Amino acid sequence: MKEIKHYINGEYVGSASGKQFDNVNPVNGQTFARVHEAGREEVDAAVKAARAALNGPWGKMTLDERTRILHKVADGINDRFDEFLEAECLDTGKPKKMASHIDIPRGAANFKVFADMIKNVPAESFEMATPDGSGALNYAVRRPKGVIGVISPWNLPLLLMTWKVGPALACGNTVVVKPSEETPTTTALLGEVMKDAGVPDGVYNVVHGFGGDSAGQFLTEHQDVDGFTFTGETTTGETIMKSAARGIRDISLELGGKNAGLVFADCDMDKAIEGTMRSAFVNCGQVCLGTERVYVERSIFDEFVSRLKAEAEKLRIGPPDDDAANFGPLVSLKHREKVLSYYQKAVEDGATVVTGGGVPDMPEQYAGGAWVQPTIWTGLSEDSPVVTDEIFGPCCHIQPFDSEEEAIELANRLPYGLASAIWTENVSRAHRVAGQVEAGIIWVNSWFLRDLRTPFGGSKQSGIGREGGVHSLEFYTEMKNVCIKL
Ligand code: TXE
Repeated sequence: MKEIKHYINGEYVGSASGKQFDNVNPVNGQTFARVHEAGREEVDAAVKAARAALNGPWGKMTLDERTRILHKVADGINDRFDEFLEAECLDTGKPKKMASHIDIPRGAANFKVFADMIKNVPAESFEMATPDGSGALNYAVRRPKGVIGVISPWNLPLLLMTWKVGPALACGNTVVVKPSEETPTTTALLGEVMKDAGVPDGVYNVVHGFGGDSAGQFLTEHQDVDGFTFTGETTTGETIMKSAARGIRDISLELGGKNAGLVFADCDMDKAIEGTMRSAFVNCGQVCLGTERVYVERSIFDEFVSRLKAEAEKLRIGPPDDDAANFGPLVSLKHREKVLSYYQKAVEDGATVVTGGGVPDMPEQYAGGAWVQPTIWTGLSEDSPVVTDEIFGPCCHIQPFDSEEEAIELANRLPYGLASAIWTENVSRAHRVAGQVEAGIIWVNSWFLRDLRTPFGGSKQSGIGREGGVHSLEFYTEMKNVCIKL
């Protein structure tokens, strides 16, 4: 069986403890690889390698040399596109059609985007008067933050990991990456691409394992890491924040959400249905920006519900290779347990199940997979956990509202504030509501339309910090002011 090893200081290495865990294909529940689990020893070796590379070849490279290498990394991923695609789909079960349009190309692009951006960012300077009349000149310079711990999730494994590693390396940092235990393969494979592209050993390191009492915890507790960037659950974010507090290390956190879609009677119904379909069901609902709470103005409520139901029932469930399928399994049987517990809770709390609510009948060879039906509910109280908790599955609850004020209040009532989608053709309303909804990212008449130069991140309990464009520099660099007395 295939073994997935750590990538430390430019070499693939196993764990000294010999500990390994299964990598399971969510399409059929079968183990297809064994993954080495890092102990403190491997994490320490990875951090030491990252420190040495920072103080050595990587730190000494010119910006031009560094960014040229990062372009080669992007090209290297694209050259091995099919391998990355295969690996990502084995780990996640997602349709190849989707991963070949989103996960892999965007995962590669992250290296080019940030390499190009970093070359074009100006620094500030201020001339000041001094009492002796000779004056002074202040200018700011940016320096790499140091060794960055990257802890990444399983829903868009390559894309979300490179979204962090791309800017980190472009800014001159070195990294130790701990990918999700569910999806280690593309992060491991990237080591080969880094090597071929000429990235010096120790710049990109990967350690595998779980969170608590495993590689994740060991990494965040390691005192020679200068900052942590994390995407995942809010409670995990809290734990990482506590670890990072020791030694005053910086954090960038992209956490959970329970995003609201607000559909006004003056919307273009076709657009609203198409966008809500994607935001609720793409990637089997496992997108942090997805919409799990849909609020629809009462006069169009019935029409909206019946049209969304009709579209959801057209989704084609199937394995990655099925070109006609646009809906794969959840990432794991464990995650399916969580999602199904909410499906059950919805019924207990008195929901009307508009569609779905269970497990689809699958052919024999896929019966052991993590399949669930796309699901829509109405009729729940706003206090039901189904409406307040992030489920992270292919499901949404639809609730009517009667006024703009009520819609805004409903959108803002939870402690999360990641994303929101507003559907209206009234331009004044669009601006008015966008200004009042408490979320880091607002879409009007669209969803998941991403310009990588724009700030990305959540407010309230959905995160700390913004990444994307120049905003990534805030986290991945230290700014230093030099004051010259003239
Ligand atoms: O997340 P975790 P899980 C949400 C979603 C999902 C839930 C649980 O609701 O159902 O989180 O998923 C590492 N120290 N999101 O369990 O635990 C872990 O190994 C250091 C939303 O996968 O947050 C993995 O690499 N690291 C999300 C990463 O953290 C720790 C995407 C994420 O795992 C750790 C994924 C610890 N103590 C899940 N504990 C989004 N916002 O996109 C765990 N990890």
